[in-house]
Amino acid sequence: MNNKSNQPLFITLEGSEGVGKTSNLEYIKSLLDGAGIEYIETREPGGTPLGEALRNTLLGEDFKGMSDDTELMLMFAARAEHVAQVIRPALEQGQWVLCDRFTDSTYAYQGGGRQLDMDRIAGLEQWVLGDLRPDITLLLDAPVDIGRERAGKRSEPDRFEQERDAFFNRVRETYLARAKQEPDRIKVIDASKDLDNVQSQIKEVFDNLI
Ligand code: Z5A
Repeated sequence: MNNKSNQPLFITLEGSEGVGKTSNLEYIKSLLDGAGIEYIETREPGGTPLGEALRNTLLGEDFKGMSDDTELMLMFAARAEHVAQVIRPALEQGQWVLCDRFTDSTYAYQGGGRQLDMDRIAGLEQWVLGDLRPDITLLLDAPVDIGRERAGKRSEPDRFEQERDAFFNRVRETYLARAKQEPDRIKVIDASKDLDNVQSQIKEVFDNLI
């Protein structure tokens, strides 16, 4: 193990749609590989067979009209399985965990976007995670119109991507408010810049970590 604390780290990647999480995952993996760190890569919602089935339910068209409370609880059901089957076992075996989205997404999308009660989310977080929290979160941040324009070029919109700008502005504001509350954990990356610039910001965070 190579990091400064000598413990496997739980790293999450967050941001609104189209900000470049997928594009930068490969770069982050190259930094971990270069440092000889053993890690697993996973994502939410998903990361287990049950979680991936719930992902299809959550993002697809079949249950488009599900209630906001149902959506919230399915996110946490997928997470409970993910934490029990994948994340905790990996960390216990000394592997780092690199996860594309985690509970900050729930605060941002279900809390900010859907305007569900944040205390209710915090209660579910405590129930499902106990004391497990990410060690470091990279928040890729860009104005909503930039992310939407980038995402729009790519594929058919999923159930969340069909939401309006006001929804995504609340998502972004919630992320930024959380980063302000937890500056040691949540590192804000200016994702409106070109890819080289974004990657050098990411490298700076990892240089302090590894
Ligand atoms: N969700 C939720 O509501 N609650 C929860 O608790 C959780 C999730 C866990 C699935 O997420 C949805 O689940 C998500 C929130 C909800 N819905 N939304 N929106 P997802 O991660 O699978 O989907 P996503 O957020 O839409 O991610 P994405 O579509 O994969 O986008 P991305 O990974 O951030 O962007 P990208 O694919 O890397 O980049 C998009 C395009 O921009 C692509 O053509 C790139 O080449 C280009 N790009 C990327 N970076 C740059 C820069 N810097 N300059 C120029 N162009 C760039």
